Amino acid sequence: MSFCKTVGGKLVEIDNYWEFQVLSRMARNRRFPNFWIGITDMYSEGAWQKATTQGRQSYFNWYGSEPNSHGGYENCVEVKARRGMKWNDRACHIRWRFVCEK
Ligand SMILES: [Ca+2]
Ligand SMILES: [Ca+2]
Repeated sequence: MSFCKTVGGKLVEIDNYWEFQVLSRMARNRRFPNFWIGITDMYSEGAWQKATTQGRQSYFNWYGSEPNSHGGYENCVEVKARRGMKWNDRACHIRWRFVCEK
């Protein structure tokens, strides 16, 4: 998140299905195996919000039984290419690629 601020943007936020299709296509083209998107429940467990604006998140694309809050500290969202771009909640400190937007 702080890197995105440095370059004058923010971690990409997904408002709807179509925005996510555009992002997925870009990630596939660049062969990203995993990447972060700007959604978090770090403020209130289970209440997913946009990381930058803290607006309520209404579109989701979770994989299977996710979000499962594995270990009780998964507060960020990764997109996994090999799970068909489905989402997983994951501990925030892992260094995947991320996508910034302006
Ligand atoms: Ca969580
Ligand atoms: Ca998870």
